[in-house]
Amino acid sequence: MAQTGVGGLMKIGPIETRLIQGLDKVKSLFFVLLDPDSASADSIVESGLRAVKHGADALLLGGSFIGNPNFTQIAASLKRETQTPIILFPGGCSHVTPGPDAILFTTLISGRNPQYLIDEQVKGAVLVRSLKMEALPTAYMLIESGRTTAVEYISNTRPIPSDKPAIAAAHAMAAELMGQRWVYLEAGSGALNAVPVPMVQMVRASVDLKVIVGGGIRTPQQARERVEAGAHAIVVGNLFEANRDESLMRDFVSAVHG
Ligand code: 1GP
Repeated sequence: MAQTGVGGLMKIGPIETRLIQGLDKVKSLFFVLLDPDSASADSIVESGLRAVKHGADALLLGGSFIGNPNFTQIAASLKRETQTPIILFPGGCSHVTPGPDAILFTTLISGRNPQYLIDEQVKGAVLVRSLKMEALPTAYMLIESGRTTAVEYISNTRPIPSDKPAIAAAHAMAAELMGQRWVYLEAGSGALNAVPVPMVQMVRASVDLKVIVGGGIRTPQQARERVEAGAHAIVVGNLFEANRDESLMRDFVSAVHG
């Protein structure tokens, strides 16, 4: 049995502890998402190491499909080269692979599709345990962002309307009551519009979960506004696939770390 703590409850593992303790030193954490399908394995590893060099607090590894046969190798290379946490961010149970330090063990609570609420999780749980991979229990909420995103289409779920922060907050409350520790407000990769600031504020004010915000964040200013609204972590992916400008990466890190 992995990760058992006081009273037999699932304890907070070393990666989650490190992230939470990191919040004593910086205003918010900066996570860079690496999509294994976005480029060659070497180039993805290089992007990850560049992010680490400029101060990323964790690298998320995942995507909707994962058609890259070198996926496991990417995770292993990153792990060899850096002490920064590599966290698997899977699109489904078939993406669970050895190598990453931890997994965002998500449930798509904004949707009503049992496959992503519980089915993928049941199918992936045994492997996560066998690999002794640390799990961060994460309520994943898809927020409407201006056009259909890959996650909306693939998951066959409806996002939460972006102008209804109270609905997002109610979902976060339910997640907290069900024992989740993190909530991920997701506009979708490459979203037209990022998660609205008032929604981040309301979710943060409604629960004690750690709040991750990602999708469609393209400027340090947008990141900063969401940090000020209470986000504990900001995720950026797409932007750094297209733009390798190191000063932009540095500006994001300072905007998020505060
Ligand atoms: C997607 O939230 C992440 O799951 C990051 O989104 O690629 O749009 O930065 P972007």
